[in-house]
Amino acid sequence: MTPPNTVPAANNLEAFFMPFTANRQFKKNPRMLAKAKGVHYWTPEGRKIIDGTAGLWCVNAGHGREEIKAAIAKQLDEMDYAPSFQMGHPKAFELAARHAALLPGDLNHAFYCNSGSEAVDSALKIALAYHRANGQGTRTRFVGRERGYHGVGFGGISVGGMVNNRKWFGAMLPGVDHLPHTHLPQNAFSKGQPEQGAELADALEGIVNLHDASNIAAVIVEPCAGSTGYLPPPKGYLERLRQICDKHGILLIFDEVITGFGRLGTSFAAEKFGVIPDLMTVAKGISNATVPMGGVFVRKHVFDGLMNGPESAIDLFHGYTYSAHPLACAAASAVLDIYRDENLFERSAELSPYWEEGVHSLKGLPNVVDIRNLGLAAGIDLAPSGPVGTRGYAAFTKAFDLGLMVRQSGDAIAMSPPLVIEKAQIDEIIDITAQTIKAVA
Ligand code: PXG
Repeated sequence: MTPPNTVPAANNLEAFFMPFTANRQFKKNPRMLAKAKGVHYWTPEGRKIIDGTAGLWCVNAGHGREEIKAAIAKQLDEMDYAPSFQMGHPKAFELAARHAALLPGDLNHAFYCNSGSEAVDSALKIALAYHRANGQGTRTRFVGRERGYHGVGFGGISVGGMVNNRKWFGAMLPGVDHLPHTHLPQNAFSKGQPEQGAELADALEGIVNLHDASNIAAVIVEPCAGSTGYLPPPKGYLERLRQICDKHGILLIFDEVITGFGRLGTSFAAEKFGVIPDLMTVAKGISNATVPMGGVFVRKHVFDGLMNGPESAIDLFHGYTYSAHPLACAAASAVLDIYRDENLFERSAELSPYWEEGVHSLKGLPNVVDIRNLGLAAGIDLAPSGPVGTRGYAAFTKAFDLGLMVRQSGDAIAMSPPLVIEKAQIDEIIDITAQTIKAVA
Protein backbone atom coordinates (compact mmCIF):
# COMPACT_ATOMS: atom_id res chain seq x y z
CA MET A 1 0.00 0.00 0.00
CA THR A 2 1.25 3.49 -0.78
CA PRO A 3 1.83 5.56 2.36
CA PRO A 4 -0.43 8.62 2.17
CA ASN A 5 2.40 11.15 2.23
CA THR A 6 3.87 9.87 -1.04
CA VAL A 7 0.74 10.60 -3.07
CA PRO A 8 1.76 13.30 -5.52
CA ALA A 9 -0.14 16.49 -4.90
CA ALA A 10 2.02 19.03 -6.68
CA ASN A 11 -0.82 20.93 -8.28
CA ASN A 12 -3.36 20.65 -5.52
CA LEU A 13 -3.67 24.06 -3.93
CA GLU A 14 -6.54 23.13 -1.66
CA ALA A 15 -4.84 22.04 1.56
CA PHE A 16 -2.75 25.13 2.31
CA PHE A 17 -4.82 27.56 4.40
CA MET A 18 -3.17 30.74 3.21
CA PRO A 19 -2.62 33.60 5.69
CA PHE A 20 -4.08 37.06 4.99
CA THR A 21 -5.32 35.81 1.61
CA ALA A 22 -8.61 35.45 -0.24
CA ASN A 23 -8.06 31.67 -0.47
CA ARG A 24 -10.77 30.79 -2.99
CA GLN A 25 -10.00 33.75 -5.26
CA PHE A 26 -6.25 33.03 -5.14
CA LYS A 27 -6.64 29.34 -5.90
CA LYS A 28 -8.68 30.12 -9.02
CA ASN A 29 -5.94 32.38 -10.31
CA PRO A 30 -2.74 31.78 -8.33
CA ARG A 31 0.29 34.07 -8.23
CA MET A 32 3.17 31.70 -7.60
CA LEU A 33 6.81 32.48 -6.90
CA ALA A 34 9.42 29.80 -7.48
CA LYS A 35 12.83 31.41 -7.40
CA ALA A 36 14.52 34.57 -6.08
CA LYS A 37 17.88 36.25 -6.53
CA GLY A 38 19.00 39.81 -5.91
CA VAL A 39 16.02 42.13 -6.39
CA HIS A 40 14.00 39.67 -8.46
CA TYR A 41 11.56 36.82 -8.15
CA TRP A 42 10.69 34.37 -10.90
CA THR A 43 7.36 32.62 -11.37
CA PRO A 44 7.32 28.85 -12.02
CA GLU A 45 6.84 29.68 -15.73
CA GLY A 46 10.03 31.75 -15.61
CA ARG A 47 8.46 35.22 -15.65
CA LYS A 48 10.75 37.75 -13.92
CA ILE A 49 9.19 39.99 -11.24
CA ILE A 50 11.04 42.95 -9.74
CA ASP A 51 10.68 42.86 -5.97
CA GLY A 52 9.34 46.30 -5.07
CA THR A 53 8.67 45.26 -1.48
CA ALA A 54 11.72 43.25 -0.34
CA GLY A 55 9.35 40.30 0.09
CA LEU A 56 7.18 41.56 2.94
CA TRP A 57 9.50 44.44 3.90
CA CYS A 58 12.11 41.95 5.05
CA VAL A 59 14.73 41.00 2.44
CA ASN A 60 16.75 44.19 2.95
CA ALA A 61 20.04 42.81 1.62
CA GLY A 62 18.43 41.22 -1.45
CA HIS A 63 17.59 37.59 -2.15
CA GLY A 64 19.83 34.56 -2.28
CA ARG A 65 22.82 35.95 -0.40
CA GLU A 66 25.58 33.36 -0.54
CA GLU A 67 27.21 34.59 2.70
CA ILE A 68 24.04 33.98 4.68
CA LYS A 69 23.52 30.62 3.06
CA ALA A 70 27.07 29.58 3.97
CA ALA A 71 26.68 30.75 7.59
CA ILE A 72 23.44 28.81 8.02
CA ALA A 73 24.94 25.69 6.44
CA LYS A 74 28.01 25.88 8.67
CA GLN A 75 25.88 26.26 11.77
CA LEU A 76 23.71 23.36 10.74
CA ASP A 77 26.83 21.21 10.43
CA GLU A 78 28.11 22.23 13.85
CA MET A 79 24.94 22.24 15.90
CA ASP A 80 21.37 22.27 14.67
CA TYR A 81 19.65 23.33 17.85
CA ALA A 82 20.41 24.29 21.42
CA PRO A 83 18.02 25.47 24.10
CA SER A 84 18.37 28.93 25.61
CA PHE A 85 16.64 28.23 28.91
CA GLN A 86 19.25 27.93 31.67
CA MET A 87 21.95 27.20 29.07
CA GLY A 88 23.32 28.90 26.02
CA HIS A 89 25.34 28.71 22.84
CA PRO A 90 28.06 31.18 21.80
CA LYS A 91 26.33 32.58 18.69
CA ALA A 92 23.47 34.01 20.75
CA PHE A 93 25.79 35.99 23.02
CA GLU A 94 27.91 37.13 20.11
CA LEU A 95 24.85 38.33 18.20
CA ALA A 96 23.43 40.20 21.19
CA ALA A 97 26.76 41.97 21.74
CA ARG A 98 26.82 42.96 18.06
CA HIS A 99 23.25 44.25 18.19
CA ALA A 100 24.00 46.19 21.37
CA ALA A 101 26.96 47.82 19.63
CA LEU A 102 24.81 48.80 16.64
CA LEU A 103 21.91 50.18 18.67
CA PRO A 104 21.71 53.85 19.65
CA GLY A 105 21.83 55.06 23.26
CA ASP A 106 21.84 52.49 26.02
CA LEU A 107 19.62 49.99 24.22
CA ASN A 108 22.08 47.30 25.13
CA HIS A 109 20.27 44.04 25.86
CA ALA A 110 18.59 41.72 23.36
CA PHE A 111 15.80 39.23 23.92
CA TYR A 112 15.22 36.94 20.93
CA CYS A 113 12.12 35.32 19.49
CA ASN A 114 10.91 34.22 16.05
CA SER A 115 8.71 36.91 14.56
CA GLY A 116 7.52 40.47 14.91
CA SER A 117 4.30 39.31 16.55
CA GLU A 118 6.25 37.46 19.22
CA ALA A 119 8.53 40.47 19.65
CA VAL A 120 5.54 42.71 20.35
CA ASP A 121 3.95 40.35 22.84
CA SER A 122 7.34 39.90 24.51
CA ALA A 123 7.86 43.67 24.75
CA LEU A 124 4.43 44.20 26.31
CA LYS A 125 5.16 41.47 28.87
CA ILE A 126 8.62 42.86 29.64
CA ALA A 127 7.02 46.27 30.26
CA LEU A 128 4.51 44.78 32.70
CA ALA A 129 7.14 42.71 34.50
CA TYR A 130 9.46 45.71 34.74
CA HIS A 131 6.86 47.86 36.47
CA ARG A 132 5.87 45.06 38.82
CA ALA A 133 9.49 44.36 39.73
CA ASN A 134 9.85 48.04 40.54
CA GLY A 135 6.89 48.26 42.87
CA GLN A 136 4.56 49.78 40.28
CA GLY A 137 2.40 46.77 39.58
CA THR A 138 -0.67 48.95 39.00
CA ARG A 139 0.82 50.03 35.69
CA THR A 140 -1.00 47.50 33.51
CA ARG A 141 -2.61 49.57 30.76
CA PHE A 142 -1.22 50.00 27.26
CA VAL A 143 -1.59 52.74 24.71
CA GLY A 144 -1.41 51.94 20.99
CA ARG A 145 -2.38 54.02 17.99
CA GLU A 146 -5.06 53.95 15.32
CA ARG A 147 -3.77 52.44 12.09
CA GLY A 148 -0.91 50.77 13.96
CA TYR A 149 0.18 47.25 13.04
CA HIS A 150 1.90 45.21 15.70
CA GLY A 151 1.46 41.72 14.38
CA VAL A 152 -1.26 39.23 15.08
CA GLY A 153 -0.81 37.96 18.64
CA PHE A 154 -3.54 38.93 21.09
CA GLY A 155 -1.27 41.59 22.57
CA GLY A 156 -0.39 42.93 19.15
CA ILE A 157 -3.96 43.16 17.88
CA SER A 158 -5.06 44.77 21.14
CA VAL A 159 -2.63 47.66 20.80
CA GLY A 160 -2.89 47.61 16.99
CA GLY A 161 -5.29 49.84 15.16
CA MET A 162 -6.40 48.00 12.03
CA VAL A 163 -10.07 47.21 12.25
CA ASN A 164 -10.05 44.03 10.15
CA ASN A 165 -7.32 42.55 12.30
CA ARG A 166 -9.40 43.20 15.45
CA LYS A 167 -13.09 42.92 14.72
CA TRP A 168 -13.17 39.14 14.18
CA PHE A 169 -11.44 38.20 17.38
CA GLY A 170 -13.58 39.44 20.24
CA ALA A 171 -11.65 39.18 23.45
CA MET A 172 -8.49 41.21 23.48
CA LEU A 173 -6.28 42.64 26.21
CA PRO A 174 -8.35 44.75 28.57
CA GLY A 175 -7.15 48.25 29.34
CA VAL A 176 -5.91 49.55 26.02
CA ASP A 177 -6.37 53.06 24.64
CA HIS A 178 -5.39 54.36 21.23
CA LEU A 179 -3.77 57.59 20.15
CA PRO A 180 -5.13 59.15 16.95
CA HIS A 181 -3.30 58.21 13.76
CA THR A 182 -1.14 60.82 12.07
CA HIS A 183 -2.43 60.71 8.50
CA LEU A 184 -3.70 64.26 7.99
CA PRO A 185 -5.21 65.46 4.70
CA GLN A 186 -3.34 68.77 4.94
CA ASN A 187 -0.07 66.85 4.70
CA ALA A 188 -0.93 65.23 1.34
CA PHE A 189 2.06 64.83 -0.99
CA SER A 190 4.58 65.70 1.74
CA LYS A 191 8.11 64.71 0.87
CA GLY A 192 9.62 62.95 3.86
CA GLN A 193 8.28 63.88 7.28
CA PRO A 194 5.10 65.99 7.12
CA GLU A 195 5.00 69.44 8.76
CA GLN A 196 1.64 69.19 10.53
CA GLY A 197 0.62 67.00 13.42
CA ALA A 198 3.21 66.97 16.22
CA GLU A 199 0.43 67.98 18.62
CA LEU A 200 -1.37 64.68 17.97
CA ALA A 201 1.05 63.22 20.53
CA ASP A 202 -0.67 65.35 23.19
CA ALA A 203 -3.59 62.95 23.11
CA LEU A 204 -1.43 60.89 25.47
CA GLU A 205 -1.93 63.59 28.12
CA GLY A 206 -5.68 63.12 27.73
CA ILE A 207 -5.32 59.37 28.27
CA VAL A 208 -3.19 60.03 31.36
CA ASN A 209 -5.88 62.39 32.66
CA LEU A 210 -8.45 59.67 32.18
CA HIS A 211 -6.64 56.76 33.84
CA ASP A 212 -3.79 58.35 35.80
CA ALA A 213 -0.20 57.60 34.86
CA SER A 214 0.10 55.18 37.77
CA ASN A 215 -2.04 52.75 35.77
CA ILE A 216 -0.25 53.01 32.42
CA ALA A 217 2.61 50.66 31.57
CA ALA A 218 3.65 51.60 28.07
CA VAL A 219 2.93 53.31 24.77
CA ILE A 220 3.71 51.41 21.58
CA VAL A 221 3.99 52.98 18.13
CA GLU A 222 5.69 52.29 14.85
CA PRO A 223 8.03 55.27 14.37
CA CYS A 224 6.85 55.26 10.75
CA ALA A 225 3.66 53.21 10.35
CA GLY A 226 4.17 50.58 7.65
CA SER A 227 1.24 48.34 6.95
CA THR A 228 -1.50 50.94 6.67
CA GLY A 229 0.05 52.57 3.65
CA TYR A 230 3.28 54.01 5.07
CA LEU A 231 2.73 57.02 7.33
CA PRO A 232 5.92 58.93 8.24
CA PRO A 233 5.72 60.70 11.60
CA PRO A 234 5.01 64.45 11.58
CA LYS A 235 8.05 66.53 12.47
CA GLY A 236 8.42 66.72 16.25
CA TYR A 237 5.79 64.06 16.95
CA LEU A 238 8.05 61.29 18.26
CA GLU A 239 10.07 63.75 20.32
CA ARG A 240 6.86 64.95 21.97
CA LEU A 241 5.70 61.43 22.67
CA ARG A 242 9.06 60.71 24.33
CA GLN A 243 8.74 63.83 26.51
CA ILE A 244 5.24 62.96 27.68
CA CYS A 245 6.24 59.37 28.46
CA ASP A 246 9.22 60.62 30.47
CA LYS A 247 7.07 63.06 32.39
CA HIS A 248 4.73 60.27 33.51
CA GLY A 249 7.11 57.31 33.90
CA ILE A 250 5.47 55.50 30.98
CA LEU A 251 7.69 53.21 28.92
CA LEU A 252 7.93 54.01 25.22
CA ILE A 253 8.12 51.06 22.81
CA PHE A 254 9.12 51.58 19.20
CA ASP A 255 7.97 48.80 16.92
CA GLU A 256 10.81 48.81 14.39
CA VAL A 257 9.91 45.56 12.66
CA ILE A 258 9.79 47.49 9.36
CA THR A 259 11.91 50.57 10.12
CA GLY A 260 14.80 48.62 11.67
CA PHE A 261 17.92 47.55 9.79
CA GLY A 262 18.28 50.30 7.26
CA ARG A 263 14.85 51.04 5.82
CA LEU A 264 15.07 54.73 6.80
CA GLY A 265 18.72 55.15 5.88
CA THR A 266 19.98 54.58 9.42
CA SER A 267 20.36 51.47 11.54
CA PHE A 268 17.04 52.15 13.26
CA ALA A 269 14.39 54.88 13.26
CA ALA A 270 15.49 55.65 16.83
CA GLU A 271 18.84 56.73 15.43
CA LYS A 272 17.31 58.71 12.59
CA PHE A 273 15.00 60.71 14.85
CA GLY A 274 17.31 60.86 17.85
CA VAL A 275 14.52 59.49 20.02
CA ILE A 276 15.49 56.49 22.11
CA PRO A 277 12.62 54.24 23.16
CA ASP A 278 12.81 52.15 26.32
CA LEU A 279 12.12 49.00 24.32
CA MET A 280 12.36 48.28 20.62
CA THR A 281 10.83 45.39 18.70
CA VAL A 282 12.46 44.06 15.53
CA ALA A 283 12.13 41.15 13.08
CA LYS A 284 12.26 40.93 9.26
CA GLY A 285 15.59 42.56 8.29
CA ILE A 286 17.25 41.13 11.40
CA SER A 287 17.84 37.89 9.48
CA ASN A 288 17.08 39.13 5.96
CA ALA A 289 14.09 36.77 6.27
CA THR A 290 16.22 33.67 5.74
CA VAL A 291 15.48 32.08 9.12
CA PRO A 292 12.52 33.46 11.09
CA MET A 293 13.72 35.73 13.87
CA GLY A 294 12.48 38.59 16.02
CA GLY A 295 13.86 40.48 18.96
CA VAL A 296 13.21 42.97 21.72
CA PHE A 297 16.02 45.37 22.49
CA VAL A 298 15.81 46.95 25.94
CA ARG A 299 17.54 49.84 27.59
CA LYS A 300 19.84 49.39 30.51
CA HIS A 301 17.40 50.67 33.12
CA VAL A 302 14.71 48.25 31.95
CA PHE A 303 17.07 45.28 32.01
CA ASP A 304 18.56 46.32 35.36
CA GLY A 305 15.06 46.81 36.72
CA LEU A 306 14.38 43.13 36.08
CA MET A 307 17.54 42.01 37.86
CA ASN A 308 16.29 43.02 41.29
CA GLY A 309 15.30 39.60 42.57
CA PRO A 310 17.53 36.96 44.15
CA GLU A 311 20.36 35.92 41.85
CA SER A 312 19.06 32.36 41.76
CA ALA A 313 15.55 33.37 40.66
CA ILE A 314 14.48 33.38 37.02
CA ASP A 315 14.33 37.03 35.98
CA LEU A 316 11.60 36.83 33.36
CA PHE A 317 9.14 33.97 33.08
CA HIS A 318 8.94 34.24 29.32
CA GLY A 319 10.75 32.73 26.33
CA TYR A 320 10.34 30.44 23.34
CA THR A 321 11.72 27.01 22.46
CA TYR A 322 13.36 28.73 19.51
CA SER A 323 14.56 31.90 21.25
CA ALA A 324 18.03 32.56 19.81
CA HIS A 325 17.82 29.49 17.54
CA PRO A 326 21.37 28.76 16.37
CA LEU A 327 20.44 28.92 12.67
CA ALA A 328 18.71 32.28 13.15
CA CYS A 329 21.68 33.63 15.10
CA ALA A 330 24.10 32.46 12.41
CA ALA A 331 21.96 34.08 9.72
CA ALA A 332 21.54 37.32 11.67
CA SER A 333 25.26 37.60 12.27
CA ALA A 334 26.03 37.06 8.57
CA VAL A 335 23.43 39.71 7.71
CA LEU A 336 25.14 42.21 10.02
CA ASP A 337 28.39 41.55 8.12
CA ILE A 338 26.65 42.34 4.84
CA TYR A 339 25.01 45.50 6.18
CA ARG A 340 28.42 46.66 7.42
CA ASP A 341 30.61 45.56 4.50
CA GLU A 342 28.27 46.93 1.85
CA ASN A 343 27.30 50.04 3.84
CA LEU A 344 23.69 49.23 3.14
CA PHE A 345 22.20 51.66 5.66
CA GLU A 346 24.19 54.52 4.08
CA ARG A 347 23.25 53.22 0.66
CA SER A 348 19.60 53.39 1.66
CA ALA A 349 20.10 57.02 2.77
CA GLU A 350 21.93 57.91 -0.43
CA LEU A 351 19.24 56.41 -2.65
CA SER A 352 16.36 58.03 -0.71
CA PRO A 353 16.32 61.38 -2.59
CA TYR A 354 16.30 59.56 -5.93
CA TRP A 355 13.52 57.30 -4.69
CA GLU A 356 11.60 60.32 -3.36
CA GLU A 357 11.83 62.07 -6.71
CA GLY A 358 10.70 58.90 -8.48
CA VAL A 359 7.64 58.21 -6.36
CA HIS A 360 6.54 61.86 -6.31
CA SER A 361 6.74 61.94 -10.13
CA LEU A 362 3.56 59.83 -9.98
CA LYS A 363 1.61 62.84 -8.67
CA GLY A 364 -0.97 63.89 -11.24
CA LEU A 365 -1.66 60.39 -12.53
CA PRO A 366 -5.34 59.41 -12.40
CA ASN A 367 -6.79 58.84 -8.91
CA VAL A 368 -3.52 59.47 -7.06
CA VAL A 369 -4.67 61.34 -3.93
CA ASP A 370 -1.55 61.20 -1.77
CA ILE A 371 2.07 60.05 -1.95
CA ARG A 372 4.26 59.59 1.13
CA ASN A 373 7.89 58.58 1.42
CA LEU A 374 10.67 58.28 3.96
CA GLY A 375 13.90 56.39 3.54
CA LEU A 376 13.60 53.68 0.94
CA ALA A 377 9.86 53.14 1.11
CA ALA A 378 6.69 54.86 0.00
CA GLY A 379 2.90 54.73 0.12
CA ILE A 380 0.58 55.84 -2.65
CA ASP A 381 -3.12 56.39 -1.95
CA LEU A 382 -5.53 55.79 -4.81
CA ALA A 383 -9.09 57.10 -4.76
CA PRO A 384 -11.52 54.24 -4.06
CA SER A 385 -13.38 52.88 -7.08
CA GLY A 386 -16.09 51.07 -5.08
CA PRO A 387 -15.87 48.97 -1.92
CA VAL A 388 -12.61 49.70 -0.03
CA GLY A 389 -9.69 47.84 -1.54
CA THR A 390 -11.19 47.26 -4.99
CA ARG A 391 -8.82 49.62 -6.79
CA GLY A 392 -5.93 48.69 -4.49
CA TYR A 393 -6.32 45.00 -5.32
CA ALA A 394 -6.64 45.79 -9.02
CA ALA A 395 -3.37 47.73 -8.81
CA PHE A 396 -1.62 44.94 -6.92
CA THR A 397 -2.61 42.27 -9.46
CA LYS A 398 -1.97 44.54 -12.45
CA ALA A 399 1.51 45.37 -11.18
CA PHE A 400 2.22 41.65 -10.77
CA ASP A 401 1.08 41.02 -14.35
CA LEU A 402 3.40 43.79 -15.49
CA GLY A 403 6.33 42.27 -13.56
CA LEU A 404 6.38 44.23 -10.27
CA MET A 405 5.61 43.18 -6.71
CA VAL A 406 3.91 45.83 -4.55
CA ARG A 407 1.88 45.58 -1.33
CA GLN A 408 -1.72 46.62 -1.05
CA SER A 409 -3.48 48.02 2.00
CA GLY A 410 -7.02 49.06 1.20
CA ASP A 411 -6.66 51.41 -1.76
CA ALA A 412 -3.07 52.29 -0.92
CA ILE A 413 -0.07 50.59 -2.41
CA ALA A 414 3.20 50.42 -0.54
CA MET A 415 6.69 49.82 -1.83
CA SER A 416 9.95 49.11 0.01
CA PRO A 417 12.60 47.65 -2.31
CA PRO A 418 15.67 45.78 -1.11
CA LEU A 419 18.40 48.23 -0.07
CA VAL A 420 20.68 46.80 -2.80
CA ILE A 421 18.40 48.21 -5.51
CA GLU A 422 20.10 50.12 -8.37
CA LYS A 423 18.88 53.46 -9.72
CA ALA A 424 17.91 51.91 -13.07
CA GLN A 425 15.80 49.39 -11.17
CA ILE A 426 14.12 52.20 -9.24
CA ASP A 427 13.28 53.73 -12.64
CA GLU A 428 11.77 50.42 -13.69
CA ILE A 429 9.66 50.21 -10.51
CA ILE A 430 8.38 53.76 -11.02
CA ASP A 431 7.65 53.11 -14.70
CA ILE A 432 5.65 49.94 -14.01
CA THR A 433 3.82 51.67 -11.14
CA ALA A 434 2.83 54.49 -13.51
CA GLN A 435 1.56 51.98 -16.08
CA THR A 436 -0.33 50.18 -13.32
CA ILE A 437 -2.02 53.34 -12.03
CA LYS A 438 -3.12 54.28 -15.56
CA ALA A 439 -4.39 50.76 -16.18
CA VAL A 440 -6.64 50.78 -13.09
CA ALA A 441 -8.06 54.26 -13.75
N1 PXG B 1 5.14 44.94 13.84
C1 PXG B 1 5.22 45.59 12.68
C2 PXG B 1 5.47 47.06 12.67
C3 PXG B 1 5.05 44.90 11.48
O1 PXG B 1 5.12 45.57 10.32
C4 PXG B 1 4.78 42.88 12.76
C5 PXG B 1 4.94 43.62 13.91
C6 PXG B 1 4.55 41.42 12.88
O2 PXG B 1 5.61 40.69 12.39
P1 PXG B 1 5.42 39.14 12.00
O3 PXG B 1 6.82 38.68 11.78
O4 PXG B 1 4.77 38.47 13.13
O5 PXG B 1 4.56 39.11 10.77
C7 PXG B 1 4.83 43.51 11.51
C8 PXG B 1 4.66 42.70 10.28
C9 PXG B 1 2.41 44.46 4.87
C10 PXG B 1 2.85 43.44 5.87
O6 PXG B 1 2.21 44.13 3.73
C11 PXG B 1 3.46 43.87 7.01
C12 PXG B 1 3.85 42.94 7.97
C13 PXG B 1 3.63 41.59 7.78
C14 PXG B 1 3.02 41.17 6.60
C15 PXG B 1 2.63 42.09 5.63
O7 PXG B 1 2.31 45.63 5.19
N2 PXG B 1 4.43 43.44 9.10
